[in-house]
Amino acid sequence: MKTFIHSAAAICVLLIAGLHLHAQELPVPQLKSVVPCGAKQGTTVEVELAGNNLDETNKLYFSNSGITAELISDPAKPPARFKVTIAANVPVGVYDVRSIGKMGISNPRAFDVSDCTEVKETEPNNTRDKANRVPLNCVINGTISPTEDIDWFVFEAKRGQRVLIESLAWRLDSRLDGTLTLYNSAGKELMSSQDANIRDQKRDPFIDFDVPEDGDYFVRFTDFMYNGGSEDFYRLKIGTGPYVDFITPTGAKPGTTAEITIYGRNLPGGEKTNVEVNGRPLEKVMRKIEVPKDPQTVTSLTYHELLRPSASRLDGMEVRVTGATGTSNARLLVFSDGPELLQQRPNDSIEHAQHIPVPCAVTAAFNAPKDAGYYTFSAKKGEKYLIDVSSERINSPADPDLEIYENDGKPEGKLINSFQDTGENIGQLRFPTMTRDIVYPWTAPKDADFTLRLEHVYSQVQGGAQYQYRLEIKRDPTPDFRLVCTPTHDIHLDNPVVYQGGRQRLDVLVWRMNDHNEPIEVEAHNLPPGVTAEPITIGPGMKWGTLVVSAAPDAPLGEAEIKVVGTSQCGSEKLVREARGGTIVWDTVNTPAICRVTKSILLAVREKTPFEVTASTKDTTIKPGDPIHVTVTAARRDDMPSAIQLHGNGYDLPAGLTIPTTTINPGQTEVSLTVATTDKLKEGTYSFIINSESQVPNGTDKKTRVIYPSNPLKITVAAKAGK
Ligand SMILES: [Ca+2]
Ligand SMILES: [Ca+2]
Ligand SMILES: [Ca+2]
Ligand SMILES: [Ca+2]
Repeated sequence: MKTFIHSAAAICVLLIAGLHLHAQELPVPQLKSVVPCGAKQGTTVEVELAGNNLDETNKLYFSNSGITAELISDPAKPPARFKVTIAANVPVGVYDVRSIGKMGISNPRAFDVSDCTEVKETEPNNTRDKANRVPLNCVINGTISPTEDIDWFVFEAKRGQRVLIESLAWRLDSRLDGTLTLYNSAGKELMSSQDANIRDQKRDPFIDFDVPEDGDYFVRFTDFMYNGGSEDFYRLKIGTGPYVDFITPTGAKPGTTAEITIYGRNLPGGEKTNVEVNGRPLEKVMRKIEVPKDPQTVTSLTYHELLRPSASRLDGMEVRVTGATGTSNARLLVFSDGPELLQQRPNDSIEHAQHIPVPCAVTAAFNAPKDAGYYTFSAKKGEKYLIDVSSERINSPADPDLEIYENDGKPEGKLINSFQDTGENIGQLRFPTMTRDIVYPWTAPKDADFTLRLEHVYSQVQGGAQYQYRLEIKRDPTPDFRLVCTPTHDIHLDNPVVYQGGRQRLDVLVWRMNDHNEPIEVEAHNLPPGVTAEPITIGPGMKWGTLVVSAAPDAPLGEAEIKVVGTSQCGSEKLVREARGGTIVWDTVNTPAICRVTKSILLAVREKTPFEVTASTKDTTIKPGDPIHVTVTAARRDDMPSAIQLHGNGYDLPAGLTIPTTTINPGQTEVSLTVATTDKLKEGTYSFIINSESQVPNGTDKKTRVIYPSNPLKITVAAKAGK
């Protein structure tokens, strides 16, 4: 789209033709790889960056302040290289790294901190005789390069050792779909793995084997489709360190000491069990976990591994074990107030159903093919329940389906409801939150006993201890909400930059839980100097708010980790919830992007905005159907004479409110417009913005189409006349 369109009429045609055009912006840094994407605690490592718009990259941001970086390359000559130092006290886990340069601060990439020896692969290693020799208990950092790169490694192990070989790539924001094969020193294939049986980390293979005799063992690692490139980086862990498969129970009450049984492999002090996963035996250990109780922590989600969007409504903490050979991976322990129960078998029929109190949570599993779980409780007509079944969100491969039976005296009961997947998507393309899990509000149709029947959707052929689920049931669940703050772009890697004298939009996505319908006041804290954000009100029922940050013309250039906090009065209780961050990890074609939760929310300030619009109105209290008269003024940078289009596209407006497309012509600095409302506009307070769009000069590319928000307008809609 190189042609600059001068006439307002032509812009209208463009807009009508392009209602689905995505948000535009000046180039922002897009970080695609940091290689290696991890290091050991207490060490220093050199990393190299790749991505787009990384001009003059000079700093790195890490979500843990114990990780610091120093530029060691010429900022004018990409790729940027840094010396990264990880303090000895940085806990094992995955953090966010972002690049900072001329155009802002980038999206995050994962940076994985280990507590074992780290090595780098050395090419050529494409054949067995060129295998890189690595020590047992190490992490190898490598890349699958283009042209069918194969990486061979050899390590020595002793008979009786249990060696785990784990690829960390897909879950560390890599595009690699790794595949692993293990050979003995005679060249005989012992095992192979394409994908571990873990849904959202599924592209990362995993091998667990008992070493049959002392000697050398060879690993062949490559991409399943023989793809490769700078975005196909990996970490390959080979060792006898602990690995956690799952924990029971999966939740705990804030303010208590919870006794959690950890099931896994190579667990320090592990006790043998009869539990197997894919034919491999698990051990268990018990740990006492101190569960925090302060209100801010118990409504947070602190987990230093991958979290996909569907988990962004949970609250919890991570559980790991540490032994002589290192620290394990993490599993999520959910914060929950009710009693935590374990499944009592056999609960595989209505007759043998497990009787459960309400509220409670049950940790259970579809232990074998055709295994179903039955849970009976008593209810009274009209009582409201929330039935929440987590599998995908707690790292289980299970896809639970629910049936509800009325216990009518017959052995098979009477089927009254069924439910499969929760389709709620609060983030559309850029943060899709649909899940195979169940979040099902249910009202008892009569006084009776009811039985919940849970089954894995592929139960005919699949099952096992790892097919875990967490059933939580509550009566009259309390309305509540959680927020996720994301950059605006719905297709591409993005991160907000506000330009001096201008405004930028941050999207605030709302999980409204248990019929939470109240307005939510959202504020931003810890903004960079010279940057402000008017508090906004996300109106009744709305699930998408637009927070606007404004930079003073002399705001210093910089970047800041900001906090976005929502407050909502629910009856007598004032709920305060801090937003989590969300990001696109990879753009895709014609399908929702690959996304995840971030560890923090970052905002950059950069040089002078091309233009800024400011909206004002005197109509701050209206009735449904009343017009809202708005004046919009524009301030343009000297080199930006273009027309500015005002419209309400690309975000959620309150139902019954329409912003007319209006043009501020070249040479014009002010227009009036009338925002129309209808009877559909419900009583309440709402903030809304007016988008402003124009073509602006941008370096050599003379005309880049950009969209900036106006300041938010806040209106209160009074009850309709006569009501
Ligand atoms: Ca390689
Ligand atoms: Ca190779
Ligand atoms: Ca794979
Ligand atoms: Ca399901």
